[in-house]
Amino acid sequence: MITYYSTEHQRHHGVELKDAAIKPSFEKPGRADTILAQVRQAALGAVQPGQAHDSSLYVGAHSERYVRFLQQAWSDWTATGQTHDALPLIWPVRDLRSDLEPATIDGRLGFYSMDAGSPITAGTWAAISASADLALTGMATVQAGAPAAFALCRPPGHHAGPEMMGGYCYLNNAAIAAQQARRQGAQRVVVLDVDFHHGNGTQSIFYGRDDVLFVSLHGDPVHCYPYFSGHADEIGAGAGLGFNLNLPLSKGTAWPAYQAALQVAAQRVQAYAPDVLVVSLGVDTFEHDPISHFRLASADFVRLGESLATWGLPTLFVMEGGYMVDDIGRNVVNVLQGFEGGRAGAQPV
Ligand code: 6XA
Ligand code: ZN
Repeated sequence: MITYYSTEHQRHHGVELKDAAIKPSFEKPGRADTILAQVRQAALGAVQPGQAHDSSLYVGAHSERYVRFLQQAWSDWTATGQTHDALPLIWPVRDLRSDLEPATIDGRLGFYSMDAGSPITAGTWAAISASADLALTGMATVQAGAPAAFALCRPPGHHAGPEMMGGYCYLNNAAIAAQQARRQGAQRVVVLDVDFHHGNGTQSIFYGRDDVLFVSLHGDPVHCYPYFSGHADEIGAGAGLGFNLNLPLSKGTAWPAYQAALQVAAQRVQAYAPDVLVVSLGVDTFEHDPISHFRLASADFVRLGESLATWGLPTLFVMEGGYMVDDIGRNVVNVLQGFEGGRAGAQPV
């Protein structure tokens, strides 16, 4: 399986507010480099750079004005004389107005975000556009006939909505790839999200559509970030009614319950008969992840990959979360190797 990787991600290294202090973000460059090292050590396959794409290809998953905001945010911020990371501090919640884009960068940061977890830094645009380009390049490879590809995206993307950054995410790499698959002729696309956290952004992007089915296994939002999205009764709207499947799982979920939920996902996907599968691959479901609460062991990630292989679909893996930096590489590669091993016995869905 080809891995697509870009060094541009190293230009994005920001801060987050944790325990009443500004600290280096859990979402740090070492994550991607650890995964890359493991991909190489395991000889998973070639590692190639992504191809640059025009930012107009990010529109569809996102609005044009949001992409423009991201592209210009750092220069708008430094134009005000500030040189530290830009973080939002006010949001248009409930009865505040959210129909008017503020004229100042301070206002726009809040307007286009859901939390203070996505700092804008000098290198953010370079990193996030390169990350989205990896997903687009991987999708092109899969649509050209490769059984699978791995886009080693960093920053991640699944919390980013049509007009919203948050949870370390800016551009929704998986959604951008799914949208591109539709542009290139796929009739039906599935995005399966196995990150510990609900992919609220991906859900939101495709909520009203039946051409992209979103299926997510995640920590129950009653207890887990992002709290305000990911419940089982979110099933899509309008044309998208019935094309959004959330499978929230309780804290401490281990492989047996996880596997059962994966079976439910498989049945829904089989009924949908998609042309291509995008996997939002987070490994923060790991038992030792520092910010999550599932109990998957490293060996379970092989089983996850094997299970996905039985779906028999052209598959693009897009990297999302996972923060136990020492183990993250092994767990990701376990999924990918499990997938490759499992393909031998694959039955088309
Ligand atoms: C709050 C936790 C953000 C979770 C990010 C993540 N700072 N999403 O892993 O998948
Ligand atoms: Zn996550």
